[in-house]
Amino acid sequence: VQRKRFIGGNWKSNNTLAKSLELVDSVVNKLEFDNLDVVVSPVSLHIVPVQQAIKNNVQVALQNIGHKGYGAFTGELSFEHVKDLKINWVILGHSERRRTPEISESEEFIANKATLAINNGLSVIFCIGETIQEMEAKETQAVLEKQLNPLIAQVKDWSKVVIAYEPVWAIGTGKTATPEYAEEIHANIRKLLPDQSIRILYGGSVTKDNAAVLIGQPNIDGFLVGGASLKEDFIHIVNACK
Ligand code: G2H
Repeated sequence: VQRKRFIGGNWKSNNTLAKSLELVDSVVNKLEFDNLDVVVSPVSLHIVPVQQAIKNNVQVALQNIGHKGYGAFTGELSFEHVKDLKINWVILGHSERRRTPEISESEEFIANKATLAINNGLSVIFCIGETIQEMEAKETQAVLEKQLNPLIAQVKDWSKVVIAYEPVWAIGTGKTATPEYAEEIHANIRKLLPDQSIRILYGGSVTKDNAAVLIGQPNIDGFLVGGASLKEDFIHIVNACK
């Protein structure tokens, strides 16, 4: 099965608006590609000006979304707001939302939000991953299944889903998973999925230096990039996937 590669830049909770727009100029608008999907995800307050400043085929993604449509949900963004602005992508289930104690989004909550978004025409980058303790206790597969199962139980249109495997111990730590480890986990994740055409991204300290060898693995279909997406290195990472 041929899978179109996908590279996401997750800007997380960073940058002034001026800095986000500068990043569009100096990095995003320099990207040239056709046979890839490239998405950047600024903080939600910046998403419209960022979207308007993008001059090529890079798309934008929201970093989270609410659990309902329009209504009395103070502080939430609904799929209707997102669709109204022609934003197609949303990141859900990032470990920084699952595992930050003050946030602690549950498996069910994340899968429900993803299903609602997908059923309403949005595409979702669905993040999963184990902690160092879970890896050492050999619980990786069980943890990933627990995170994925509520999604598998609900979603019908898998063309709107991209999975991002992000081992928590590799996120922002400089401790990238080895290509062999990532490939093994990706292959295991693929067995759980209903469709061979679903893309599985690797995330966790992807850099311009390790991107080429990681993308060389047959079950790695692209990346979700954090730190390195805030600088010129993102251009090299995208180029490595062409
Ligand atoms: C993992 C990744 C982006 P970083 O969270 O989603 O961040 O590349 O900084 O490890």
